[in-house]
Amino acid sequence: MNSQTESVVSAESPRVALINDFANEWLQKLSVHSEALRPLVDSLRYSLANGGKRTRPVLGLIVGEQLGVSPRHLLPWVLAVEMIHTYSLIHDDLPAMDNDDFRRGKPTNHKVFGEATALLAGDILLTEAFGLVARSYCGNSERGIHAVALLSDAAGFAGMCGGQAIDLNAKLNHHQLDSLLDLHARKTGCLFRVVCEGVAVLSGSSVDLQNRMRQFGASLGLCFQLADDLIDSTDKIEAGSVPALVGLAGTRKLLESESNRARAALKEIGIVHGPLIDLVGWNEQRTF
Ligand code: GRG
Repeated sequence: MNSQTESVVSAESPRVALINDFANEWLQKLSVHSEALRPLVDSLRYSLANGGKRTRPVLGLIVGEQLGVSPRHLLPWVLAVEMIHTYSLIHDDLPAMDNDDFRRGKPTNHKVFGEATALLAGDILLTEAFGLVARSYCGNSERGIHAVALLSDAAGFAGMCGGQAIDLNAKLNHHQLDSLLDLHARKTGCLFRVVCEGVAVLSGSSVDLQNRMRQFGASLGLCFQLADDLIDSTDKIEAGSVPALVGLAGTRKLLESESNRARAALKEIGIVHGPLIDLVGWNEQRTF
């Protein structure tokens, strides 16, 4: 990884700092008018402020740079996507789902704040994400409503939640690569897809460019999941994962070909170098 690629997602990246500051601003605006709300706000802060890699919002800001849109204009949108991502992790870690004790090297939200508060923190992040988008982009209501609808599709039945349902019900039963990749496209790919497409919509791009950004985002989302599967297989190959189906070498090959598809999608819109290309390369090589 060269230093340019590293800087795309490193904690010191100015984009990550912008996202973190905006997330903190959002948290600070929560009105704690009763001490009874304190655990909930602490729980929200615990998962949103001490975020992970911020891959989805960084991706959105970079797409914006390529389309000539300022980060200021896009911060509410990319934070909304990150809020939905954060809610999905909090809920996914609950005993009723994956029942995980640790995330990002720390106890999971429900381990610290209890299940009821963790559930509510997730509910709030999901609900407020839509409010944030609606209020931030009502100046151009057509674009704003379009973005809200896209976000709903990406997070809901046809997207992340549907993917999670398929995953829960089909656990250890992924015999076909196509259906496993479809699950990943829903569960992981949809948020990558929507952050890119939404930026194109909110910046007033042509329908053609919106579609191309959608295609690029979907492709990068799949690449992200394949890289994640490889990282998770470092010690042991998890049943039901892509490496369990096609092996480590097969998964690396899939990651390489999907990364090339993502680059090809960018080439079609004239992007052959720069931070979006760097991001594809970073994901292909990442180890965390
Ligand atoms: C509970 C509705 C609902 C959905 C859960 C996101 C998800 C769906 C489950 C989490 C488990 C998982 C491994 C999902 C695949 C997506 C993924 C790779 C999540 C981790 O994303 P990162 O690496 O996390 O961007 P950080 O910590 O960096 O934010």
